[in-house]
Amino acid sequence: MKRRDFLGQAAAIAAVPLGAGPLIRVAPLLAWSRARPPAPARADGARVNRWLALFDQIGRTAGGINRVAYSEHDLAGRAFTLDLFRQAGLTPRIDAAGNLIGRVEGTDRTLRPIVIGSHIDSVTDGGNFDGPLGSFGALEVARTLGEQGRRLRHPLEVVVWSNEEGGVIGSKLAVGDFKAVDIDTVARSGKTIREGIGLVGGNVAALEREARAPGSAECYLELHIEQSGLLEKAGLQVGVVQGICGLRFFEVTIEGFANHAGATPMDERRDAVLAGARFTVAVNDAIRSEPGRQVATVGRVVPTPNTRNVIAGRVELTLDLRDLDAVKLERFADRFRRVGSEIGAASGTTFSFRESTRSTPAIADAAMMEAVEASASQLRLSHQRMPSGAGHDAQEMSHICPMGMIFVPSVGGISHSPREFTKGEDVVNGVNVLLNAVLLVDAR
Ligand code: HGY
Ligand code: MN
Ligand code: MN
Repeated sequence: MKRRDFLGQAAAIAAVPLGAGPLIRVAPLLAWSRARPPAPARADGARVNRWLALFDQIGRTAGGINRVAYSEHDLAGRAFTLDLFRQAGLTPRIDAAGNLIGRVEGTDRTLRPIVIGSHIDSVTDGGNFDGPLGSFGALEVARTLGEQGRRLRHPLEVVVWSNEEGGVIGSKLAVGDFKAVDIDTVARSGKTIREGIGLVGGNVAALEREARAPGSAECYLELHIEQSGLLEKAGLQVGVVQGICGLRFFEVTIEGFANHAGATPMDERRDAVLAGARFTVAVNDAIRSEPGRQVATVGRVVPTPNTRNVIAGRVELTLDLRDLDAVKLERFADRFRRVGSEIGAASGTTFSFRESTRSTPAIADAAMMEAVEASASQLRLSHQRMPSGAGHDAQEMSHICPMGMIFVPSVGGISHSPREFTKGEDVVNGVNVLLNAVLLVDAR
């Protein structure tokens, strides 16, 4: 897609007046309904809710859900999920990047697969729905189609991506974006990505051979919780994702000079914690200094020696920067580097930036959005187009095929938290929208 078109789309997304009221769009339904009768298919959403309730017990600790990629809890979650593949009549395999894949052949062997899925790994102290909803929803779609004797024309592939929370690693490697992943980076589990891939049954040596070529899939559709509060505030049941923000992750190291907290006069200090605090405030002021949906977060701050009576000589902090416009991301990244060196010069400290990963913004495919809208309309569910501030595996799959995403509400707009929750009826709605969108795409 030309940059101009992309920016036009990104601008259109950013301008969307959310809460424009429940829209049961008719036009897409008419355009699609010629392809198949209007009566919507129904999955067994209650079964997905039961799986989610059982899955909640895997990796739950006092802090929340800890199915961190490549950890023991992740291995237990993968074993549970592999069993759901088998119950759905799929024979799962593990690809080179450690992704779980099940496939049902279609009636027409010349057609490319419709790919659906999500992830099951979590952040530290996270929630139970971010990922598993879309992974189990996709397994339910495959199982329902089998149980109802519906054979698609296209092959259907269910994929549970590995290590999504580490920077959409499994999907990035699956589409061959090797330069964006340093597999010797130490992941949250304490293992390197390379070690983790081996642990979960992947094969780093086969990554290049197995990479999915552009055009190798008909499309990719992902069901996911919204992770913010726009749908709930607007009283809407379904979000039709227009685009997924790009992200730039940085590790920032601030070097000062460790010294005595009592004996060192205030004007003789090179305090890394103070410099880090000024940087954090400056990032917040800068990102809010212009209109738009851009966001920046300093999420982790680790001082050394992290001791009460020592002026910290070093701070390592993380910077998470996101927006739909890659040019704006570049502009803010440059601005933050400048702010860092200015604060360093004024405080006798030095700032160094290492970019740990990045994902480009992804615009959803128009036909995929219309299929999701037509599906929601068939089900008489209110829906609205909207952007995604969170990153997803769908943005990696958008490099090789048309992509679409379906959101259902997060209660209170909370995610990446043990308080993350999505109501049972919204789970059922999401799975049914995914099922009918797959049928519409298959029939077109
Ligand atoms: O960080 C994200 O946006 C996603 O939840 N991995
Ligand atoms: Mn997440
Ligand atoms: Mn997710």
